[in-house]
Amino acid sequence: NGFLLGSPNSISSASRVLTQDELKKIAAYKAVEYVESGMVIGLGTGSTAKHAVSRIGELLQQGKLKDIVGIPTSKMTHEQAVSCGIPLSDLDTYPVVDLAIDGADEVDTFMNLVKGRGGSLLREKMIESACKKFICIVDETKMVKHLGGSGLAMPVEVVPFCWKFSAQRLRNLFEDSGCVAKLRVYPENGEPFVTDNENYIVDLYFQKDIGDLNVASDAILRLPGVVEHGMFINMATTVIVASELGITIKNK
Ligand code: ABF
Repeated sequence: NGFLLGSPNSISSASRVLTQDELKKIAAYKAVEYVESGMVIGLGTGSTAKHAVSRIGELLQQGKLKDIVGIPTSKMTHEQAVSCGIPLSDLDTYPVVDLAIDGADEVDTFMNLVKGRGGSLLREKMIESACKKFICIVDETKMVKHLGGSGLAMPVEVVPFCWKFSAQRLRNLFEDSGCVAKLRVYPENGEPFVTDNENYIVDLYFQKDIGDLNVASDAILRLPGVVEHGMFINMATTVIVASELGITIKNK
């Protein structure tokens, strides 16, 4: 059994294997079912969250949702939400957000996340830490046993000032885990990738387990020059995972 195309919530026999993007859309549409009129909504960033943003815009246009205020987690999402006709505001005006919907790069068995491979972790963390509910939407490829164990990047946002010094200190912190720290660059010109808040990103690659996530988080955040990191520990209240077999919803 798999999903029936065109009917995001139903599980039925599918005539073909769904693409990863179709699975992302299924998870996103399911999450939007939690959105109610009058809510302040954190609008996530990335190829999964963008389906949720366009769905919210569509329901607003159809009059099925009313009085929604969106708080975008990146400049890119801001632009998309404007084009979808979603009224926007910010955390200064709405310090409490009812619900955020966002993707992730990795989700572990305890619903801890790695985010920021798309580059927007700081605004995401600020907004998602101000939420009553945070629904993380992923396709099954994002599910991992331990964060950082997939050999892919764990992003750390640093100020540009002496970033090499910060990268070296980050590497030193995780020497025992064989950590490699690399400045993120734009592939087309090799220039440093610049975040929405004008910072750089140092990507950490672990050869072994990160270990205790809270210990790692505290150590990273204690380094002057570090702005934020991409581990979202104990923040998601719901994880919606879409796979060929159906939707799995995990709640805290
Ligand atoms: C953002 O989207 C990021 O924090 C994370 O890097 C990413 C997941 O992207 P996608 O949905 O495109 O896989 O929220």
